[in-house]
Amino acid sequence: MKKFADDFIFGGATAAYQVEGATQTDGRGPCAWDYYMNQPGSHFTADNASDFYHRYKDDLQLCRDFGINGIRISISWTRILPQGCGKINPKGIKYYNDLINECIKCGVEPFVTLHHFDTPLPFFNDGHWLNRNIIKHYLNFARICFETFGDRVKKWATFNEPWSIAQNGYISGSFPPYKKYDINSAVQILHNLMIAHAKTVNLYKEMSLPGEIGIVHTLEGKVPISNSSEDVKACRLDDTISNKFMLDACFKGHYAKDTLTDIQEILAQNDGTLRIEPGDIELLTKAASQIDFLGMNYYSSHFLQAYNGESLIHHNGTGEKGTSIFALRGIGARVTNPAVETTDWDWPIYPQGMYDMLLRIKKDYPNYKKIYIAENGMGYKDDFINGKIDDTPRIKYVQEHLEAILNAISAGVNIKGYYIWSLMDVLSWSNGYNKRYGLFYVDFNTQKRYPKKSAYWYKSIAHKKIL
Ligand code: BGP
Repeated sequence: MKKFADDFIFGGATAAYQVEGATQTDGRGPCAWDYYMNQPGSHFTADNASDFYHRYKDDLQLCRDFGINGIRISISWTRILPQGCGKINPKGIKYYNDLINECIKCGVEPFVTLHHFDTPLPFFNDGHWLNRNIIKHYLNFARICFETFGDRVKKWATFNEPWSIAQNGYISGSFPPYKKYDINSAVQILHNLMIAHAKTVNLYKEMSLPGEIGIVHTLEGKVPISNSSEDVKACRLDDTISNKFMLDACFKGHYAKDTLTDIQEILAQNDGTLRIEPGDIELLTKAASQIDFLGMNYYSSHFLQAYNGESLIHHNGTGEKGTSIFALRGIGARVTNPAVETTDWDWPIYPQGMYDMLLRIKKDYPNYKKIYIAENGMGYKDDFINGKIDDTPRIKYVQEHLEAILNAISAGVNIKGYYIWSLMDVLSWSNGYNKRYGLFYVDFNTQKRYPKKSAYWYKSIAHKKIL
């Protein structure tokens, strides 16, 4: 029988903007999302979200009651620095000090992400991550966080999902600034984020603090729908831009030759070039030699077919199954694999992809040191019936992915923890409040929490450490 190690973390994941609410409380400044979510026609806002700002003690008590011994939180940059730079907001510092202290008091170890999509509005307006001027301000924010909370926080992530920032903001048009098919900007942003990440890792190491630092990547498996050389190539190109480019930067410390060849081929089709500045590769190399862990978010894999038509993307943000379209000229099209089940948001449920990705990290990036599964979970339209939520499909999903993790551990991959997305129901960035992921159901009118069937199941797994 396979068993998780006794020190394996069974955690729950959150992100500041998706849970805190209180967007205008205690001097918080605006991030890009505040601007867009408050435009006429926007269907939801984060103004209340899951009210974690006021209810974190209750949520941490739930963690304690349900055997959850780790929590991913992120620090809202504009609570600490309302304009992104300049004057520090003491109330923001106090909030995160209190939150971190409460986590420790409850025996729920905080895993803190510095940037989980919520770029301060002034920097967003000034070019977002395309303008490298933001990097020095981000480093300043990171330094403040390390100096203030670094005595107690032992797990830091520089960024959550650079790929989502780039893809959703510039290719699929589902995140600010809602641009579509701008692959050149997406690639440049990825590189700029890799530089910001590297500088932050190097800074943290210079400060000799008593913890570890890594990055959280969303790693999507890419599987060719046939063995044809065209489909295999589509798969390789999609994998390079969404996975390999960043894994190379973070763990090799440079872009491998074949990675750059693929990226240049993608850019050439869109008349683009990648700007790498003098000194960039040295920074990446230094950070790669110092990074402590990979945070891996895994939800899904894509089945790819070659595609040379016009780019066409439709984001299914409503849960109307079968409405997604994702086809990128010169890269490939995501197609349905009839043998693989999907969620209502058309995400293929494919735990094998998680196993394959974990083994690949071990093989291709042997200096990864350790992996935390920083997010994994299933978006589901939970039915709330007389205070009870039977989310059996979510249990099946998590069970299958935990099995993939155990198998990867048996095959020699060093995986130290699992943070289910999400701890409680939260705001889904581009899908609103009806795409639920939590172990705890949130009634968004009253903010009352209700443990779902999955919460009880997770509790028993976390306790026994056996599936
Ligand atoms: C990841 C993000 C999370 C979360 C999750 C689910 O990409 O890091 O913040 O939102 O995906 O995604 P969604 O809410 O779009 O279903």
